[in-house]
Amino acid sequence: MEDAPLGRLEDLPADYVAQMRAQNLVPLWPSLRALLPPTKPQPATRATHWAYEAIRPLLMRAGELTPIEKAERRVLVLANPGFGGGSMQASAAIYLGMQLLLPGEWAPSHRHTPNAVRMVVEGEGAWTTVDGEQCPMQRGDLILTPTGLWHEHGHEGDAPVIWLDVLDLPLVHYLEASYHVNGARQTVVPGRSDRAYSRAGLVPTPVFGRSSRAYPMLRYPWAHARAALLALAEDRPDLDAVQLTYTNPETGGHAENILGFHALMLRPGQVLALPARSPASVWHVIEGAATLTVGDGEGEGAEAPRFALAEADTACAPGYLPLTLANASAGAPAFVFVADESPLHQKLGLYETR
Ligand code: GTQ
Repeated sequence: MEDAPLGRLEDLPADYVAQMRAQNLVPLWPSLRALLPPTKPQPATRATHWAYEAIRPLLMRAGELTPIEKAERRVLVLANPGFGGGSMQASAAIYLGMQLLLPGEWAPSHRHTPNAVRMVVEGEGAWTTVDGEQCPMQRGDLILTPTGLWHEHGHEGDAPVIWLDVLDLPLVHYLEASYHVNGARQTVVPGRSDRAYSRAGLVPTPVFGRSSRAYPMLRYPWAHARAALLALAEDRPDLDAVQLTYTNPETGGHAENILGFHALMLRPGQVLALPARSPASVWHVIEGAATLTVGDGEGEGAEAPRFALAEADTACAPGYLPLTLANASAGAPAFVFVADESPLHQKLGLYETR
């Protein structure tokens, strides 16, 4: 059934509107359709593509213009134009930033309420110390800095290191729960979680001593994820999507509470049609190249946006639209890192597939 037109604010006497305002009251009906749009949301999130080729020189220039002491975190934020120029978000819940650390630099220790992950894009020799664990940063590695854990970045290599930060900052900020605390340089504790949890299905079970941490695994090496994707693709030719989810190895749940992280392999020449799902998503090419089509062009009155994603490019898509991801190569696989709002939607009971 079609929605009947509702009364507008302009239909009301000006003195009545003024009296309501004075009492901190607002009529619902002029805004009802905007708050509860018919059949699907009207997201501010716009399908957007950020080419690494365009980001990199601007980030390197930030390295010349702004010393790390003046920046603490030298980051260019991937700002979705749908939220207005200068926005600090890629979607309702996702923040993306491209961070540069130059040789010898140190981004000092702090902790904050938003959860973060780093996806390493370029360079060797940097590390992130999280909760005392020094995690080496190599291309394609996923490193978690979950809520409340101390983290700092250092760099002992001889060329720039760049990584993609993914945070749930827009949501935590909206909840008025975002804050940080600065700390002293951490004492590095021996031991590495990517070694303790080096094989799926095997978790450490100490009889004495410390029980596991809330976030037991902090570094997910790309070498492991890549090998697992290749093995899965080979063993399961029937699988439509060759995809892994980064999980907490102790609980089997998502690695973090709010955003979800996945590694996806497109077989040579594969065209993967994904259903419309409620969460917004981010697509970052680790290796190879792919085309991302957002929506099917139906109902929007315009062509569906289509992005040619080169290696290290990043794109975001709003929820509730079908997506098509196509490997640009017929001869080699493509590997894509995916971040989405699915844990959040699942926990809130909002998750849908159409
Ligand atoms: O590296 O700790 O992109 O605190 C934004 C906020 C990175 C970080 C960001 C942060 C960091």
